[in-house]
Amino acid sequence: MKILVVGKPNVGKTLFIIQLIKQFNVDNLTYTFIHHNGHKYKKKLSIDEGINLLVSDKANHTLNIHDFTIPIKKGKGKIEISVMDSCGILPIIHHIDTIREGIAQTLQQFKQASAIFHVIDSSCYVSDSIIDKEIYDFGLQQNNYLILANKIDIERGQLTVPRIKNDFSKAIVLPVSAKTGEGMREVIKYVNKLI
Ligand SMILES: Nc1nc2c(ncn2[C@@H]2O[C@H](COP(=O)(O)OP(=O)(O)OP(=O)(O)O)[C@@H](O)[C@H]2O)c(=O)[nH]1
Ligand SMILES: [Mg+2]
Repeated sequence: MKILVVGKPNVGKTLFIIQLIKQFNVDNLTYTFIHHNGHKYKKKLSIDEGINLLVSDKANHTLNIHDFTIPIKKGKGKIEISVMDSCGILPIIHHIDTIREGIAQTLQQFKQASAIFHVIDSSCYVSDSIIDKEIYDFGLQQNNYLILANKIDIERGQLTVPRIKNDFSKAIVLPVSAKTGEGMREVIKYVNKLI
């Protein structure tokens, strides 16, 4: 199972993945860093190190695919799922090479993923977001497309959830907070149904 986590920059993709890993009671982050040129290397961090290094309030902090492995209990055994963090997508040809390459790398992953988790920042959501509409149109044609309306711990985040549900009415929309963990139980249920 390969879940690709996508969305615009700074919506909370990375913190969402770390929160998901925490919810599965895994206390460290194991991931493969995949460079645009194909080079790969493995990394292991504690949850706190991951939050310090990988999450930022500056947009386009994640520039490469980070392929996280989550061991999940299933019956008497354990299975591993892959959750891929990705570079935030912008509707422009960016002047910075690493951002352009990062976006291209994200787009290449779309077809290979067995599930697409689309993160939207509900605290600053506006209805005419081109990129969100593009991801939605593509996602609906794929299996297992889910929208996460993130940052519902912020008041405005709560308020826009009905609008997000209305604008993306053909998709499943789960309101969550990657910061507090609110709403994550529903995400865990969704993931457990996938495996
Ligand atoms: N209040 C609040 N802040 C959040 C939440 N999720 C993420 N953030 C904050 O939003 C900012 C961006 O989070 P990231 O996880 O780095 O976002 P991203 O989508 O991975 O960003 P890029 O890698 O730059 O595309 C950070 O300052 C986070 O602490 C949330 O649920 N609530
Ligand atoms: Mg990120």
